[in-house]
Amino acid sequence: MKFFDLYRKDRWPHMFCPGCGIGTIMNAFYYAIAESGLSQDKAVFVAGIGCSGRIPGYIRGDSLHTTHGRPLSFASGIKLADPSLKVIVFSGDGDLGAIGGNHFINACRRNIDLTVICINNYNYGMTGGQVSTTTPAHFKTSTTPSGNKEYPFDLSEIAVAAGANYVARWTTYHVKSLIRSIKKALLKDGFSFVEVVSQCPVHFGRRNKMTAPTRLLNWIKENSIPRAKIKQITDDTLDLNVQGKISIGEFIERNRIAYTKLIGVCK
Ligand SMILES: Cc1ncc(C[n+]2csc(CCOP(=O)(O)OP(=O)(O)O)c2C)c(N)n1
Repeated sequence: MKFFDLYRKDRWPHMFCPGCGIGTIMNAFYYAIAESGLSQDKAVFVAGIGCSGRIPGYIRGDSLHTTHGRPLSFASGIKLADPSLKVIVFSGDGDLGAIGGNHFINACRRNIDLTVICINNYNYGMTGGQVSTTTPAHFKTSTTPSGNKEYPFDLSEIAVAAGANYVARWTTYHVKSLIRSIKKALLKDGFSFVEVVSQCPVHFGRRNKMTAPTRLLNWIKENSIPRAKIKQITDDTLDLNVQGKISIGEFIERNRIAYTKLIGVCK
């Protein structure tokens, strides 16, 4: 698959807001899939609803824009119908962690052969910046104007606990590591998961005194801590989440037998 063959220029200009992190993630993805050597004819791109759900619309290839929270169900169906396909899912934190949360943990548990890229921008970007299951405590959103009073989910830790074969988290600042992890995820059997913490300046940034995209990106950079270092400081990662810290790195790489092999539809 060649880098520029993946751009679907006839769909430009795109619909993303100025400064949104999705452009960086798409670029990283184009690089990773081009380097992976996968065939364009054998790849299917699936998404749910949300800003992140629009990504497959800008990739030249077979793509599916499904319903909110359900991309993993559609993707699982595609994989089972034709196990020779590489099925890649793009999903937002709301899509994957809230309305689609049950599908997420069960897809990880089954270790079904899918690559999932989750764009975690800490809120529901498309619908006006509502609080999400990953919004850090105390941060403001359109539905928590005096600060979020709940603790966030750690999607990568959930994926590890639920059984995924490969899990990594990076941010839109850590582009080279992100490309490396997406490539690894694409080439891994079983369920692979890459979470990308991304800036949503228009909603999340604006409400948290970081309207300028660079300011929010800088905040993401300054609050990212390599996972190995966090283990040294404290095991209480919940506390770090409360303070809005982001643990980055590879969380797990293991070789549980992939679902399609386990049920015998794929050798
Ligand atoms: C069943 C259903 N419930 C709610 C909605 C409204 N809705 C559309 S996008 C969205 C949230 C998107 O947030 P997220 O998944 O985090 O993606 P983002 O837009 O931030 O990339 C919601 C609630 C919907 N389309 N369908």
